[in-house]
Amino acid sequence: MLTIWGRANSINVQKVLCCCDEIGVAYERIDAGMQFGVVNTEPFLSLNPNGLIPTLVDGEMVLWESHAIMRYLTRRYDVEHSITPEDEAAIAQADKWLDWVHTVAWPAMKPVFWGLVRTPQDKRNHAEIEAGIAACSKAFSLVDQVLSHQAYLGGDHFTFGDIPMALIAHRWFSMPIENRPALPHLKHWYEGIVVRPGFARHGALPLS
Ligand SMILES: N[C@@H](CCC(=O)N[C@@H](CS)C(=O)NCC(=O)O)C(=O)O
Repeated sequence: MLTIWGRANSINVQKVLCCCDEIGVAYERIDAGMQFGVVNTEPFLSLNPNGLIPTLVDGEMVLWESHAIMRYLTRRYDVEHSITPEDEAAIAQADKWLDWVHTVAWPAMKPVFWGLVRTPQDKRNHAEIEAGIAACSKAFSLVDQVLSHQAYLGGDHFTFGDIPMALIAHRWFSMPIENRPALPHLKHWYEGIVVRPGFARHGALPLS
């Protein structure tokens, strides 16, 4: 049985949990991070010297970085190719979205999410939030354009490459944002993913 360290409201933990559910891998999850602490204790730091979640323990193997964990889980456990294409080129098309989320989509979303969800109203940096909304609008328009001519980010089928962006889309559509661009293809894609059992269980939670 795998052990996944990390609180359930962390987007990076949710990526891993959704991945496990889609593949059908059994795991236990242990709360860590924010109000649960743990991440700065010596035993945890010996697993992950960054003091961050998620951290995966699979027997003798310890792994951190959410996308590295997703790649490991799909390679090692998705023997039925539930969310991992069989063809290397198709895997690469799905995989590129993980890098794009880390380098483009999440940097745009982070100040908006932290500003509107995790910061008290009187302490919000409105300029930073507005800049984040503008960056999200630009980045998500690209996704909308891609989804105007294919059903999923990697192509015709749902893959692991859809999970991180769908978790960001959940934040985007759940927050009270005015003047958002119409992104009909993104919305349609998100509505198809939010009802998947794994995503409904781990990803479609109230924001906190
Ligand atoms: N690049 C890392 C980022 C990990 C990260 O920043 N995790 C956050 C939660 S999403 C964390 O551990 N924050 C400290 C805490 O929760 O106490 C990954 O993708 O796993």
